[in-house]
Amino acid sequence: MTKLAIMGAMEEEIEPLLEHFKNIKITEFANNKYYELNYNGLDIVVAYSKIGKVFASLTASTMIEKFGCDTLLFSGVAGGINPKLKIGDLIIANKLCQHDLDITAFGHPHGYVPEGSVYVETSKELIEVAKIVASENGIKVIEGTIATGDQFVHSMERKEFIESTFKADALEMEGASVAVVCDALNVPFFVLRAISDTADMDAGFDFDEFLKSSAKNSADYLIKIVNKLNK
Ligand code: OS5
Repeated sequence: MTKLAIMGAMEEEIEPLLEHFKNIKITEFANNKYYELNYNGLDIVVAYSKIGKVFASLTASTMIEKFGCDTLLFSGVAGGINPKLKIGDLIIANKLCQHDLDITAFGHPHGYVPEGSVYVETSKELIEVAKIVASENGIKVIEGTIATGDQFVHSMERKEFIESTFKADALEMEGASVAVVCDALNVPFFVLRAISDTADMDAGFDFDEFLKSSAKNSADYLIKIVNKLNK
């Protein structure tokens, strides 16, 4: 790895990461800020994309094509689907899909476009490192499927559709678009999230209550993974 991209969607998701770094150079590009730094000899670019698949794709592409990042790690929060996931718990995606991508009218399955695939897999090597870090530090993390769409999900009906259609364990609004970009550009990546709500009728309240603490859970674990990658 020569340059690492670390992404979140919201400022709250990268704030607890930036606290670990000094001598940060800020570059503005395409209405966004990119934080460039060196951490124990490793070049890193950090950014939050803003919410949703379009901004996330733009940021991931920019980090890879303009800033030259060759590995990408996403850290943030998610709505939980798998009942094993409680607020604050960690999930690392082994694959991601777009739950709102729908050309079923032409006989395709939900989430599929011709010349694409329903699921994009994350880097097995990065997942392995993350699992080693978890076991060394007594951190509980589950590996699973994350579904992405341009919707803040706050109803049982939508949540159950996503659960039954994609067998997803958690949902959010950016991961799968980052996955599509990284896959197309041959950049190894993973998506790590901590649960902020359970995508039900209380999701809006829970999200406001737990965004900060869950974003920190994800960031604290991510920093440990970066330390391991840099050994
Ligand atoms: O980035 C979005 C996806 N994130 C993961 C997530 C999620 N996704 C879908 N459904 C759920 N139930 C989810 N739970 C966690 C989180 C984030 C959700 S959208 C949050 C929007 C919050 C907000 N909007 N306006 N403000 C806050 C105030 C504001 C105003 C001006 C400038 C900045 C903030």
